[in-house]
Amino acid sequence: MTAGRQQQRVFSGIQPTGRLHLGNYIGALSVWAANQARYDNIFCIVDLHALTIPEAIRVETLRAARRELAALLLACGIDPARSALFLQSYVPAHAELAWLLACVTPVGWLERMTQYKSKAAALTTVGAGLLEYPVLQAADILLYQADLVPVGEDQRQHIELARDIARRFHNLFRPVFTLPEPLVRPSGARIMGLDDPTVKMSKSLAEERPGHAIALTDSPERIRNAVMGAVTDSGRELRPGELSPGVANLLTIYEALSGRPRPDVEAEFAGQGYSAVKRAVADLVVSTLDPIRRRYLALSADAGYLDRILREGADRVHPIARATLDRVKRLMGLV
Ligand code: AQP
Repeated sequence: MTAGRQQQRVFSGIQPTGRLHLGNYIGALSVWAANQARYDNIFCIVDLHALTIPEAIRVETLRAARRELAALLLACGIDPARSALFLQSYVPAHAELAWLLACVTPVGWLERMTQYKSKAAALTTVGAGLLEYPVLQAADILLYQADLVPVGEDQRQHIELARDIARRFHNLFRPVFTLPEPLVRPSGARIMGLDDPTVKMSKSLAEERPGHAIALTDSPERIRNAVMGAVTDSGRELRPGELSPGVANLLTIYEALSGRPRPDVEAEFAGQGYSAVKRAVADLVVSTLDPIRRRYLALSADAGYLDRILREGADRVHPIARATLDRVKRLMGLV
């Protein structure tokens, strides 16, 4: 922990793109919400990251999407009295530090990123922003001297890159950044698609394939249909020790949402038919998400309140970001 701080600092971000799904909730948002009392928390709606694939930008909806995401984060339990919640583009230090860090980051490091390779492979024209995405993410984290970054498994490589960038900066200039650690839950950090348990549940696949994901705002009926339609295998009943990827994914969802140890969950369902297992998972998902959906509907009707929370969050974090950026500029000879 950085000297002089009472608590470890957590930073994490989420993009205002697509519809948030159960994987985002289990892998990231539930961890953010559950640990708020333990840490000094900064949560960011990363709207600059949402621009990295310009063909996908929905100009007419991006403004509203940021506010809706704020409502959803609050509905998931982010408490503005404990955690700063703000928009990345409101704090210009993010973009400024990203440029300074880009100048010390070897291109080869960025070209090796798994997410870059898979997203770039699907595009005819790859923008420089997609390649630099993890540099902006490093700037987000390093600006606040964060100790911990709660993320899903897919983001682990980017957090390691942020550490590498910080180390390279320290070698070239002088130590200035806290080296962040990823905070990845031991189980549930990679929830798989319900329609295909070999791929990660993702926002983009959810848009193309009904039955792939459960959105956090889905109705109970939609949730039940999605879970009952989940791909399992040709067996009929659950046998611990012989779980196919689809059945294992359902148990991981159950384990994460119930908070019960995996052996207990497997023992409870051993010998039960797949439809009974699915019914129990669906009940638990509905009872977790329904209160969130209701709170989201109430909160999203109050645009004034959401704007105030986001403005206050930016005011709280701005001095921290400014202090880091000033030190970096001094070390690089700009001040
Ligand atoms: N399937 C998942 N299981 C667990 N955690 C997940 N996360 C994403 N998918 C899963 C975590 O959610 C946080 C926010 O992610 P993001 O806003 O950066 O969105 P993303 O990773 O772009 O979301 P998708 O669904 O993966 O989108 P696309 O379709 O673009 O690939 C992160 O902490 C992430 O790890």
